[in-house]
Amino acid sequence: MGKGIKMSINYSDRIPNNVNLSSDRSLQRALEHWQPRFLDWWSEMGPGGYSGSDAYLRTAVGVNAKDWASYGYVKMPDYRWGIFLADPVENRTIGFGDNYGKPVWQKVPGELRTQFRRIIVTQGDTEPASVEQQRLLGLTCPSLYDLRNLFQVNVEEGRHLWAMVYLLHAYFGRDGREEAEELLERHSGDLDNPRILGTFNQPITDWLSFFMFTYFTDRDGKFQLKSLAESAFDPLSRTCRFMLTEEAHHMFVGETGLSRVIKRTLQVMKQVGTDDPDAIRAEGAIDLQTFQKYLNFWYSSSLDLFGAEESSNAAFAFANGIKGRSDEAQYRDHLEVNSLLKVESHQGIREIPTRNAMNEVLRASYSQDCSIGLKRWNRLIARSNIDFEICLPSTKFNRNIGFWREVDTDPKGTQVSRNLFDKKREEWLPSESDHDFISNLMQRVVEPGKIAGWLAPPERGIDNKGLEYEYVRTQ
Ligand code: BYC
Ligand code: FE
Ligand code: FE
Repeated sequence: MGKGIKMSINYSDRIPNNVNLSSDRSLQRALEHWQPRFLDWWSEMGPGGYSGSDAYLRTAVGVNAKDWASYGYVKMPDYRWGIFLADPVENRTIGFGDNYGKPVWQKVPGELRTQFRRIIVTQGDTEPASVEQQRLLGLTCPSLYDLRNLFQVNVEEGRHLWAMVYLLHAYFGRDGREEAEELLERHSGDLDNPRILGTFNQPITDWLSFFMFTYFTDRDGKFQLKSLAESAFDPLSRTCRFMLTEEAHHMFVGETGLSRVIKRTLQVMKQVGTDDPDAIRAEGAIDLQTFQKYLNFWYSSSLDLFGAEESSNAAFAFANGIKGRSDEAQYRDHLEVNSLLKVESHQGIREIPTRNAMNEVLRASYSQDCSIGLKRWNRLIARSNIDFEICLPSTKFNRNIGFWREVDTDPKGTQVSRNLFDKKREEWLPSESDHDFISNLMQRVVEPGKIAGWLAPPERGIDNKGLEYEYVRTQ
């Protein structure tokens, strides 16, 4: 990284920002026009049931890793959503593709407008989608600590929407303003006007799904943001770099949430002295088989978010400096002009130009990152002398995008007939009765220090506060 130029955040403006917004009156006016629409959307589609409650949330006060967070009570509708870009890197050059080594761009080249806009809109669309998906979770929170974490994730996803809307308004003129409106008009699961990507139209109505989503789907966010942070369009890169600092907490919520579920299950298994799922369920804990099925669902759905293994969109984006690979610097060849990559397809191994296989390259990095948490969970299980291993299913399993949508496989990736898949579906993916069981477990716990019976307490609180702390003042 080059030497940074420090950009301080201005909180006296109506829209907090570190982009010197007040120097561009028409941009400021346009965003101030969008702001009340965002707030209307938040009150209609955002977290339900707690708009008058004080939540102990962190707000960005700077954009550097060590000093950016300030904690305090805030009512969510009063949260200071703003526009924060990471500090610019001086003399930054393009790190991949046909323009490798040239200076990065402060504006969008005219001939790439459509593709940049499409990718920014797609990224932006996921952020409010996730808030909509999680809208009712607060009503069944397992503790105030968890409720506070949910709200932290929600307000930050709201801010991520602001990040993309800023780019649309500042760099895409009238088209960008129209897209910004539409980001508030599509809704998760809406039959007529759904969100763009599949996973973001799936309901998240229970906390097991929420933890799976923040573990697996927010991690797609991590990898997409990392590859956009490589972009030659510098404002996009800077905005994604700051978003990544927020993303880390979302995945922490997922990983620790799932660890706590497993911990509790192991306690109960020891207590009842059997691994019979019904006996574990009878004690109000989640059997590992059900955990595995939820994992199979959210992992396979999130794999689809990387797009097709072979994609001319991806090749175009790489060639033109729009979207690189995560941690592009770790690769030896940043051009990949004539290189080929072997990719497994339903018709055997195919050699694909690397540029066209970029979605698969990113998916492979993602997949590896996903496995880290599983190692930790499996250590917990092994230490309890339980004979069970949580596995990531094969990347071929239950796919709806790319080569593998054509075939049915079991979770190990062995091809099976549609008939067998349908027969086994309830062993491999959550069934209606699994959903019913999990839904019934979800009971609201809002007494400070208390925690629902289906998960262990967290190891520590937030911001050095204890577990008894009143993280949300419900009334
Ligand atoms: N569902 O050429 P292909 C996050 C479409 S998560 C439905 O392979 P490409 C977050 C595709 O749009 C990160 N449709 O596509 C997490 C294309 O349609 P058109 C989100 C899909 O462009 C949690 C067609 O299929 N960010 O931030 O190479 C909480 C052909 O596909 C899906 C981004 O995604 C799907 N799963 O790759 C909150 C980054 N997959 O154009 C937030 C921006 C593909 O033919 N987006 N299609 O009509 C991109 O980079 C790319 O658009 C994609 C797709 C990687 C998503
Ligand atoms: Fe996000
Ligand atoms: Fe996130």
